[in-house]
Amino acid sequence: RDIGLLGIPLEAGGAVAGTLMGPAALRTAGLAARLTGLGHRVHDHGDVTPAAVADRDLPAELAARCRSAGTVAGFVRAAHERALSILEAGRMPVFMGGDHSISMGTVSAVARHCAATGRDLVLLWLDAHADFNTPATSPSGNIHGMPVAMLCGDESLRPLLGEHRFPPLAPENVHLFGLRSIDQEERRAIALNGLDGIDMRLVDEFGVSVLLRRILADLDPARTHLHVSLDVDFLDPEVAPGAGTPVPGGATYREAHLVMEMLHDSGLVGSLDIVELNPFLDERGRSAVVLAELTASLFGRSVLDRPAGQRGIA
Ligand code: DIR
Ligand code: MN
Ligand code: MN
Ligand code: MN
Repeated sequence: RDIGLLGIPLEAGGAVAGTLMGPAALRTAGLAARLTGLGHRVHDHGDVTPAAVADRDLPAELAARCRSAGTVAGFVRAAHERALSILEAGRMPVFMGGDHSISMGTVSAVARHCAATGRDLVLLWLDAHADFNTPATSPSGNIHGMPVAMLCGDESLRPLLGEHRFPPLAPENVHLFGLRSIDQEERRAIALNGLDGIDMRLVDEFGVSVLLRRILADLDPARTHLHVSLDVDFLDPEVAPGAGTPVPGGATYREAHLVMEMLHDSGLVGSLDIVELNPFLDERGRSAVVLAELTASLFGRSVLDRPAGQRGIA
């Protein structure tokens, strides 16, 4: 495949500084070489240059309730525009964050591209958190806890994207996977809106393969564009310590790889975010390497050659 890497060095959406080094750490971990080693063509589009947006350019209510809203908006708008041009060039984008608010720009661009090309966008959100807060519900005011709400059409967050318009995701096409930390009002909003939430209790009980197969089996391969948004805190902090909001009880190394391997076999994935990596909190690049390895699994790395038809036992 033709892969386009794009760095989005944003940290203002979270409370802990350091995710702006995420793209650099993923490059240092050899992300591009791992993908070319699998036979893909990789083009590194560099890092986005944020648009100049001040808090006062945004609705007062939004700027008052959200920390660094202007800075986040500048990155979100620039990421959206660069993402769209990578998609239009026919490359499969890999977006290197940056905190999770970058997905407001990347996934909205994917949604636009899908609408223009007649595909259904399905979102797989691999994260300890639901990121379904709004300025009205967020206990922290951190925008990285809000991208799913924005992508599902929350009006109060839409000004972050400026003049750009995109078709909001239908809640039934959003799958939150790996949940183990949700805020009170956020939890109510998830139930109210009918998002599919897969928490770690379900993962413990059924395993990732049954749960992921259930999601994938419902998707029409002829129409579906699956966007995967991988938050580093989907992983257990023992596996990936480079996370600003770590939560115990996350995915193991092998669970995460199995998810990526099954996603590769599905052939449905059209775009990927790798977010929330904080190299300043990491231990000797461990988390960056894990994320680069997981990306390789998503792009076809496997231990043995498995001819189609011999995948798994099903
Ligand atoms: C929390 C934390 N739910 C918030 N969110 C995080 O601030 O809204 N998302 N860390 O990745
Ligand atoms: Mn396309
Ligand atoms: Mn997140
Ligand atoms: Mn998270």
